[in-house]
Amino acid sequence: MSTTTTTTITTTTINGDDYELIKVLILGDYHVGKGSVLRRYHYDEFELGVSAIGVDFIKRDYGIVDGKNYKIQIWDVNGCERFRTITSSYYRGSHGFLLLYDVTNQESFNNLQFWINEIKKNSPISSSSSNGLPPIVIIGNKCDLINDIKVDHIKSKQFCDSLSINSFQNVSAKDSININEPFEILFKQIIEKGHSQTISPKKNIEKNNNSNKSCSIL
Ligand SMILES: Nc1nc2c(ncn2[C@@H]2O[C@H](COP(=O)(O)OP(=O)(O)OP(=O)(O)O)[C@@H](O)[C@H]2O)c(=O)[nH]1
Ligand SMILES: [Mg+2]
Repeated sequence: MSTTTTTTITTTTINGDDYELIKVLILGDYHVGKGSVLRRYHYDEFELGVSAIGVDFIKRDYGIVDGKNYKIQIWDVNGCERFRTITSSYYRGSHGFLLLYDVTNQESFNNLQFWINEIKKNSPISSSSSNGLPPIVIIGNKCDLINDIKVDHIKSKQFCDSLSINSFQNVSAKDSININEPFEILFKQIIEKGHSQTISPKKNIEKNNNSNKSCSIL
């Protein structure tokens, strides 16, 4: 007979004040550099040929805007994307999306439309925006591989502009080019549109104390 163990993950700040949580999901085809871009952004590290598996999400402070304290969570759904099986709960829980393609891989650019359709289909905040999409920033990674670039810079820019999506055609996790800006633009868009989620650690602690069955993943 097998026994199922349920793990309760509760990451609340003891005695913490309320804060605004911004959750971002990194998407894109297999091997475009999602883990590497996140790793460069958060740890300022890069290792060529190493698939940056292991990070589920990173958490960091953003700072105070209009009197509100913001924290960031960036999720990298390792491995799922190659089967395109990201569950809708990941989309539903995200306030914005960083969508990557590889400038040396035309197919990864062509598949952006697939990812945009998935976001549109699964994100509850899609309809609240004029372009019918939640905050998205598109990144063309691996621009350091100058001799292997396949994706036309102008066409990719036109594609993103036509959807009113901010984009960076020249990004490199390897050479640390244009890494911070896409993240910053996305966070600003999420804050401006008021899509963040208010977290009340004190209330959660009370709730958890009152019931062993409660589960919060913050
Ligand atoms: N030259 C170059 N290689 C890169 C860059 N970013 C990532 N890579 C390499 O591309 C490969 C894939 O990088 P990952 O960060 O694992 O890509 P991923 O999208 O997370 O991959 P999966 O999770 O397996 O889909 C690795 O060999 C990286 O070293 C870059 O900016 N320049
Ligand atoms: Mg990865």
